[in-house]
Amino acid sequence: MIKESEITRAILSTSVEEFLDNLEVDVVIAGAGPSGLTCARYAALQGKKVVIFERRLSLGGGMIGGGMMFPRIVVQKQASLILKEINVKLKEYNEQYFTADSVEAISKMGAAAIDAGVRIYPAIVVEDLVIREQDRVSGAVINWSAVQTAGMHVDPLVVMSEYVVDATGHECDLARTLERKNPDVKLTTSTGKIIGEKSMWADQGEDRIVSNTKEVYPGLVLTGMAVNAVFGVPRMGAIFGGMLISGKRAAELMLMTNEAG
Ligand code: 48H
Repeated sequence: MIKESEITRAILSTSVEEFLDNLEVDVVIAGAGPSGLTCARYAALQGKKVVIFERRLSLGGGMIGGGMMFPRIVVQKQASLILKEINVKLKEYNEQYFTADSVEAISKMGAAAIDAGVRIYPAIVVEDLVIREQDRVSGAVINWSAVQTAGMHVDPLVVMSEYVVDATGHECDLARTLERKNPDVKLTTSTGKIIGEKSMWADQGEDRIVSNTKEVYPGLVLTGMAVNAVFGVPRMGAIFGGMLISGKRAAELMLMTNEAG
């Protein structure tokens, strides 16, 4: 006989046990879009303990919708290798571009991140950062997205980490929160402040997203569209190679800095 209370006990006891095991990790990533999932997988493959908090109930951010909801993405050759590694079916469009099904790509990116050891928590928002130890971001302040949506006053919980990654897309939510709550902070942009995303110029956008994937403040790494939003880089539309390469680069950067330190 199925006992309802036993189902509840199974969910609560295993979730809490699992959550307790993730209170101190190497990397917290805010956002399970293409850049966050890619960053998470590469960091976990190198042995890092990685959790993703995703505000929505679903993975994929802006990638599932492909281009104007035609569910296909375009990637350049270099980025196609990242998708090939996880068995996403690619169609060679011409010498420069491959296309893929956006739903397949994001589903496999989510599965591959989980297989690499990443823990993904849906419906949890990173609403603030822990800043201490010589002005370093040292953890993420989290809450249920539903609490935020309802505008309720419920105090948050905290997960401590070596790095926090802002993979929140166009909003660059973590960088914005950092700046709003700590007006004296100086980011590693040319002005020390968030510059704001620029209008479409795909070639520039794809190039500069990669070169600007960096630690924008000690302990806070940017990846994906958050890079463009913070560093004043143009958007690029429905070409996703830059998101994937930026995610991989963000992971490499955290590993390099760690080894040097
Ligand atoms: C937890 C959060 C929070 C938070 C937001 O938008 P995304 O897909 O971001 P990227 O950078 O991986 O990919 C960008 C791409 O999808 C895109 O928009 C492109 C290529 N645009 C080009 C153009 O010209 O427009 O995913 C971000 C994710 C979303 O799932 C949000 O729900 C989530 O982050 N999120 N999660 N805590 N504070 N804020």
